[in-house]
Amino acid sequence: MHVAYAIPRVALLLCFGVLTVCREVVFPPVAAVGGHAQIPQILAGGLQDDEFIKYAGLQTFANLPWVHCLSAEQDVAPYDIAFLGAPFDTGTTGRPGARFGPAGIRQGSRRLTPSFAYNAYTHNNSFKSWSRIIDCGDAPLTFLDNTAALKQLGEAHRIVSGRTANSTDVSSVPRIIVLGGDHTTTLAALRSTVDHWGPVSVIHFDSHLDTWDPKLIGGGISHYAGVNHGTFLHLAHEEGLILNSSMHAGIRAPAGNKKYDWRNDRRCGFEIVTARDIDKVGTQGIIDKLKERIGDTPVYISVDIDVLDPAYAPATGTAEVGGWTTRELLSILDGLEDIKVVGADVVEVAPIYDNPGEVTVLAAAEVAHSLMTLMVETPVKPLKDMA
Ligand SMILES: [Mn+2]
Repeated sequence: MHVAYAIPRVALLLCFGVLTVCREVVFPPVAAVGGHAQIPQILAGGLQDDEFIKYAGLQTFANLPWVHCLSAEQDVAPYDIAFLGAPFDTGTTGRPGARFGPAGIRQGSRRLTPSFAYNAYTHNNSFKSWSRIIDCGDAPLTFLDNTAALKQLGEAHRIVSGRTANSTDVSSVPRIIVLGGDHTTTLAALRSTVDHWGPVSVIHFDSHLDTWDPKLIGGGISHYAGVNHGTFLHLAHEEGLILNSSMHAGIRAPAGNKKYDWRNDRRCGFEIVTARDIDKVGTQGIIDKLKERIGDTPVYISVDIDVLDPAYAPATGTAEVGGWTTRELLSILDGLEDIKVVGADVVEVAPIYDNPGEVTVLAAAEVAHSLMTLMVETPVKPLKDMA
């Protein structure tokens, strides 16, 4: 039974005082109930995978289809690129709240929908290319024990990346974009990423170094406390997860001492592009520096939303003024086309501190969209496909 057919319609045919043929105005305005093109499909009995309606239904990233990637079943609908939420914020040293980041970023992505996503600059639609892109929902993470939560996230990441991809001629392994979560979550993601791709260069967009020696942040309290959102890159280096061709971008926060932190940072495999470097070399100069540094290595891009100035991203745990604009960050990210992105994340989004205009979650969603586009533009084969 199609309810819409039962609704009485009144066509207003009176224009300019005379009865004539003009645009029919229908009451009630049934077209507004479900968008535009989707009405015929609904009346015909249902929507296809890529005909999701905006502002309706349970919110996935960019209104993508949801797949139960963490199902105990062997067979789930295959995919090539997956969004995975990591609701975790007990590794933060600043304002908590990033456990609500995945939901916030999805909220910020409501305006995106695969059928209406042709890029204004390239005229490409990265949702409509070779890859099947889906949202896995969130990894279930305990909020009572950091170590256990990171193990849970690592295991979820392994399950999601362990499924056979949809386009196996391109890559047998799907790639993941994590929606964080505080920055500690990147450590769990890196541990899983190296299983398929080997050690990676990290392009780390952040106002902070995040390579702090656990001895100086938290480790003096307990080994457990030394694993946090300021030390995870130090730990990733110690664990051999990252290459010595890694790079920070957007750095401006202070260190705890004159020399040690900076030397330690280099020892962890990083060089630095500061926030103010953009004033000298522009976005293209930043892109060139990043590409030169990473060369041909597999790359994990981690975007701490605090790389943006708090004017553009107030909703984060450890905001630092003097950062990049959203447009600058997006120009840099989109300029990294043709690098081999094997994993990525957007982290440190704490929606409770956002403003009514939702500037932070809007920015974070578009950052995630850009990361997804980089993955679509440059397919990368995992180690096992090259063996
Ligand atoms: Mn960070």
